[in-house]
Amino acid sequence: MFNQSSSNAIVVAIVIAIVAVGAGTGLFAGYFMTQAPFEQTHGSTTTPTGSASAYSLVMVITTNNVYNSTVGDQPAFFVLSNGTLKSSANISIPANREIDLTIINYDGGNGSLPPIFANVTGTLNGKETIYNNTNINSTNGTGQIAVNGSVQVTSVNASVVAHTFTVFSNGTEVLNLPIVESSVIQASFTLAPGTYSWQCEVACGSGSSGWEGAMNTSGWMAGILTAQ
Ligand SMILES: [Cu+2]
Repeated sequence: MFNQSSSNAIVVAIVIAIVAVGAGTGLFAGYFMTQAPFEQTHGSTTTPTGSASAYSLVMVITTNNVYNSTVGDQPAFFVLSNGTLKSSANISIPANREIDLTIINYDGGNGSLPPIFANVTGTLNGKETIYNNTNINSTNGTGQIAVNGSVQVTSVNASVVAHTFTVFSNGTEVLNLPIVESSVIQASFTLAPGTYSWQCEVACGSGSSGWEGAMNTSGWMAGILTAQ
């Protein structure tokens, strides 16, 4: 049975719901604006990009890798291939084809880097996508990982960069992806045929400079990238 009073009740309920959602959104936006270390290019949730014809390359950064008995643990990049972590010393990709690169970073720390390497360069849209980062997405505090979507950025705050994946052609930078602490990043790029070097630009290694150990060892924080 429909009558005016129940209709009014429904309208009131809808208005309350809209106000509640609006307030919640406002609160979240406020949290985001004060906490987010990123220069946002847009604030909406996105889905992973990459076309069906793209070549998928997945890399994983782990921290508890024994370098040697003197240095101890060092962080290292690996290539995830058929469910196995393989060495990143010599990475092979198809040339002149879209590469859909995902980097899963388990390292929650950060380090010093020249600020220029906090910029994203060399990707097809000039951006990278960051997923599930504790600093931008957690509503439970920075110690928690909350799966709350993603953000596309053209640069990040250097203070939250754990590593970079930086590719050079004869010393000239052709790709730079800053990798935020405890995050997953994705970017798409293409490379002409050739032999490139890759290097992390965050001083995450050993020694007083942080540039020893992993930083100058192929398969840890440096290596060769071949496009053919
Ligand atoms: Cu590094």
